[in-house]
Amino acid sequence: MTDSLRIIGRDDLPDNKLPEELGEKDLLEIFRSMVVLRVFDERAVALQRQGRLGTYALYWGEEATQAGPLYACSERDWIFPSYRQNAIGILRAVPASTIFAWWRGYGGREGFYNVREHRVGPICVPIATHLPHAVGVSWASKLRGERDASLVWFGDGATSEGDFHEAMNFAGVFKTPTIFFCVNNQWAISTPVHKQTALKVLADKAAAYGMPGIRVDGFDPIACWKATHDALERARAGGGPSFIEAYCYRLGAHGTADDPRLYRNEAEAANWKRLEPLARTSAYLKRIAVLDDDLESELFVDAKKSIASAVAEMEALEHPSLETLFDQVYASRTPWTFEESLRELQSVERPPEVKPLGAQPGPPSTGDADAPVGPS
Ligand SMILES: Cc1ncc(C[n+]2csc(CCOP(=O)(O)OP(=O)(O)O)c2C)c(N)n1
Ligand SMILES: [Mg+2]
Repeated sequence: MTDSLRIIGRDDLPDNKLPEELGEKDLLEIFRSMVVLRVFDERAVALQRQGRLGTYALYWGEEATQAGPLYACSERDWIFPSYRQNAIGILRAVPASTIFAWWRGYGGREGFYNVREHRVGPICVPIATHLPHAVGVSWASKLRGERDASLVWFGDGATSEGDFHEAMNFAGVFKTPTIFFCVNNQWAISTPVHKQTALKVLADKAAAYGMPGIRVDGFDPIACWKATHDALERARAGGGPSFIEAYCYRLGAHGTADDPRLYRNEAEAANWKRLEPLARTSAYLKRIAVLDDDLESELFVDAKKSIASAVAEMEALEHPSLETLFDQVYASRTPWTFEESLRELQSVERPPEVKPLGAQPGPPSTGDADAPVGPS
């Protein structure tokens, strides 16, 4: 199997038939979500460069793999992001300032959101550990006779982890309503996908667990929506899990601490960049007369405004106290080792915090809101 599901045409490939369930409003909402994600991502890179966020894992170019699948979900479905989908919660009413604060390293009450309220799992940094969680939550839903599914995002590199195989196996055997959404951006930091697995098409892994696997064009939000929509219908009808491979390319660095020029040919990345999803989707929506230049710039202006106020909110947060390091680790009282560690921490003379720029005189400083910041 090498063909990818694709709706939006590219190069000499024509557009395919639009799924009939998607009307104008839906297409615009998917596009709006991509714009919000893009603006957040660009702003986060700029803030990191200014020393106002810690390290940051950018997802520039992967917006289609996030906005499309999310739009296919109902509000009751659980979603489980990895660090690469760090801002997806914004589309589920998690304040953008909370995600910024998370990247600033604020924990506990300052930086986390209520997972149950939003049905958005914690942003998962260890590779693939959230896959069994997604399976477990969807299994619970099945046992309770509910119709809620789980969608979990992970990368090509994650398919080499034990947690991936255990989660896939369990989901296959117990027919849990789980959507495994693998973003194959062809890189796991500096490891190319051909060194990750001897398999050519990751979607073929699904067969080993008795579930369907499909490869989609990961730069096409409508293809990502369609594959997820079909998988969810199947899951809700009791058909069990599905595996979706969104084939794309990591257009930027792995994160702000990475320099891909050291291990890959950036001319290759530049070639893939022609397919980046925002410009491609915008051109498509204009082709079918759903979007025009005015509406597009309105969407960007709105997104920039809301992200700018999220930056101001984040900057207004008090720096959390040392004690939060030990908060919310145990439900019961903290063990004596924690008390001892805390006393030790308090006794160490610390240099003054590198203070965020904080409240500035005049309008909140959010960086240059109009300067495009591409992958770096
Ligand atoms: C269990 C574990 N091992 C190693 C790492 C270090 N690490 C961080 S990102 C990454 C690469 C993951 O690549 P992939 O799954 O393709 O996701 P991508 O970063 O491309 O989105 C690795 C090995 C980690 N976070 N967790
Ligand atoms: Mg990858």
